Amino acid sequence: MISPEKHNRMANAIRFLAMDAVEKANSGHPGMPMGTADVATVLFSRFLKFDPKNPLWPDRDRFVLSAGHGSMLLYSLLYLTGYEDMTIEDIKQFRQLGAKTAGHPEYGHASGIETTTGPLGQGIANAVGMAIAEKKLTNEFGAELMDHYTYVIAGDGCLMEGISQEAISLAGHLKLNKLIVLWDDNGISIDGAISLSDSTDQHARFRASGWNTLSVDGHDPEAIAAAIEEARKSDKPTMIACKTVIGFGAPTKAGTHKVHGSPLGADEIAATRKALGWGEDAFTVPADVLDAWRLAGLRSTKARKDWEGRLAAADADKRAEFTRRFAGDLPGNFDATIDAYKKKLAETKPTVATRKASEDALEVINGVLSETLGGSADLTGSNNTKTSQTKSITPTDFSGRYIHYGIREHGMAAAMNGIALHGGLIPYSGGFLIFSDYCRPSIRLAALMGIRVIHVLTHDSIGLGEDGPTHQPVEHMAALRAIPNLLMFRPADATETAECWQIALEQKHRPSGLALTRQNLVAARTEYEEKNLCASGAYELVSASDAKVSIFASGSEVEIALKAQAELTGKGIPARVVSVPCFELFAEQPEDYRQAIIGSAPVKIGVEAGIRQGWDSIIGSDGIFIGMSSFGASGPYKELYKHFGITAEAVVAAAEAKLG
Ligand SMILES: Cc1ncc(C[n+]2csc(CCOP(=O)(O)OP(=O)(O)O)c2C)c(N)n1
Repeated sequence: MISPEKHNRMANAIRFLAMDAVEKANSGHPGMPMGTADVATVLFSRFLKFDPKNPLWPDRDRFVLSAGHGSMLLYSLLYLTGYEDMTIEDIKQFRQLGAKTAGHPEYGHASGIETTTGPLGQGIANAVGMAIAEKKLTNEFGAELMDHYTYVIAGDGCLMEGISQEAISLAGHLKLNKLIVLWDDNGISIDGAISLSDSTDQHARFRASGWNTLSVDGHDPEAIAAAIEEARKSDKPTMIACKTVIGFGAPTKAGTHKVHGSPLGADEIAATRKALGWGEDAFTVPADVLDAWRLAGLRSTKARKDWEGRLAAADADKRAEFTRRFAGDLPGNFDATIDAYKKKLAETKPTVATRKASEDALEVINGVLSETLGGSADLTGSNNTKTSQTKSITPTDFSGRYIHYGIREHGMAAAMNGIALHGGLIPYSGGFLIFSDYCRPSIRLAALMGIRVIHVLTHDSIGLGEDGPTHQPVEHMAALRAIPNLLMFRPADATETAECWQIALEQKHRPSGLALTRQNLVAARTEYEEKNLCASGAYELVSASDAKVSIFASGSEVEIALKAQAELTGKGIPARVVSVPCFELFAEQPEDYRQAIIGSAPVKIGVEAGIRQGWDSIIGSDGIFIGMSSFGASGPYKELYKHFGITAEAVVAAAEAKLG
């Protein structure tokens, strides 16, 4: 039992660490940690199941600070509860270059940072994914190995962002009752009072989305505790509105936007020390308070040991599977399975759309990988992401392996990040490439965090035809290639599709996207090759000695390149074809390989039904690019290719014109 006095001192330790760190850095957000210190103290000292000495314990509760600007709240909690890699020196280095204590919490910088937050709304949506993962793994491995809560502290900003609606309606639908959101209801954002820009009844909104809601005084520890207690018993996800005062304790600035994102200043800090009865120097936590916090950090040691006992006592196969899945390793027979499948493809040489080729590859993959968790944003039949193994998950039955995310691309991509961060599962999803714009912020965060999520992005060009320019990606490959640490694949046939899937699944530390066609493509690869040729990013598909023309193409345009090559050869012009399924992997190859693939033919032509941006790195600024320079149009796809001049004839004509 923590006395009210002890509670206050524990909460004040957070407040002063936040104030002092922001003051020293001369930048940051003190108001939010000061306001939510009581809520966080109750959560971390009485409820959260976690072990700072074993931060990756798979069955720990997940805590997400969705309001990432309040990062000092999290750093203070990690230091106070005894995470070894968060020292007082790290706190003093807040916001300095190279410090773990970055401006916003960054996944991987220190233990206990469960996700990168800062872009408002992402954290709450990640937490939905974590709660999905928990419920799925409980179903699969039993409550003895997986049985934890996911807690979120979210601010007004998180709830105002559109992504939060996608997240909460998905969570409500799936009845994620172990998801508990503590809303920092302080009525303040940067511009001033929330009433300047919003008058939503958040309770009505959450309830309409299938949530349980509660209200508490966010500075009353017993009320907070009672609400969390109640939330944990709910059969729905719960939002607890915690009425708080931003910058609690600061005599002149509390309750105003002035304390949101600027240092308080020496005078106000001194006055706050007086007001809260805190006599310590900056960055000094009194021994009794630190002891109380360290004890809070030890609370779950027994639970963790009991859990380890249950894992050790589990059936050997189950234990091995659980351990492998949380290590993120693929099963030993994975490569051999892909290899056998590639042999089959070399025999059958199917003419098939790559979205269908992806489905066929997934049928093989999902047969050997129990950890894949598929889904689509309501385009299952178009994305071809559902296979015979992936029964649909329903609110009452999580034995399936497929999530109907609904028309919620952004919520889906953010939930996938949460699923990947949770561990034990590899999420892949489906959507149209054009709507990668709708989930780009979450894809970017996956890349920044370095996590394995895989986006199946179909209908990847004007090749989708009649749906027209609103649905035809033009700049999307270039835009996605611009995101660092994201692998974008555009395979040319069934074999390349299988290879790209293999590479994507092997990436433990980066996300991937597969841009796939709606239209059928003939097989570009007709011979079996043991080596994964796509792994080099670009490789020679057809060689020619003394080539005068090199044609580089990706995806559906490889077929055009092959036709053009044959025509050029027929005219006595030696030409070669390079397939370019992945720019990023090609850029990573040794310089001699890159030079050999780019070659020395006097004419270099790039063919892709998208914009030129990025292609100059392969064809040079004097290269010829045959692709799109405008939006597309509605019509049958073969006519569109002619209309926009993306044809073998155009390639041949351009080569001849350049050769003179
Ligand atoms: C997507 C996004 N848009 C804008 C911002 C910039 N921003 C950071 S905090 C903030 C205000 C948030 O208000 P609230 O959630 O009420 O936080 P509090 O003022 O209570 O700390 C804004 C607009 C952001 N971080 N993310």
